[in-house]
Amino acid sequence: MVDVYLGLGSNIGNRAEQLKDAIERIGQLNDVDIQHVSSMYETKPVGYVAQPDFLNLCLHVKTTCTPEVLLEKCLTIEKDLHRVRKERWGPRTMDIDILLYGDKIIETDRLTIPHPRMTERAFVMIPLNEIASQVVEPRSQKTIHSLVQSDETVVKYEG
Ligand code: PH2
Ligand code: MG
Ligand code: MG
Repeated sequence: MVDVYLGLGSNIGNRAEQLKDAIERIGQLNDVDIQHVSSMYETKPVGYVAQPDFLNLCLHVKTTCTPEVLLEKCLTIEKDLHRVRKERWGPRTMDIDILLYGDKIIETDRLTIPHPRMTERAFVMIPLNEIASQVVEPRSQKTIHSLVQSDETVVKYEG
């Protein structure tokens, strides 16, 4: 079993319900066991800013799936939750990103793990720090705790 961290985000539709639905679907996957779920955070859009605020959270799972198989399963759940891909970084009902896959560094056409921009993104690092503070990010060889920076645009979401 490999320890994997996933980042989930939603900024259209009923964001909280969609996140709960995605967590449930991930939990129902064969070969994937959920270990920890972070709090939800309401976050300002990063990159393309003219879009609604996101809800983001992170998951710790254990899996026997390869990264490619896990990616396929995540993309299927995104589609099942009515994700339509238009512009890169645009609004979405559900985004499921593989952040960390054990301590592996993976560069293929379809996958870059660790997620290439995760350490700069408070909407990833703040929820991730809740469930993975002592985990080492393999490119920098630093703990998540030492990489996280506070950011007032990332606020715990109480529902
Ligand atoms: N995802 C993006 C681009 N920008 N901003 C926030 N706050 N949360 C996201 O999940 C997000 C984003 C591309 O995946
Ligand atoms: Mg993403
Ligand atoms: Mg994605």
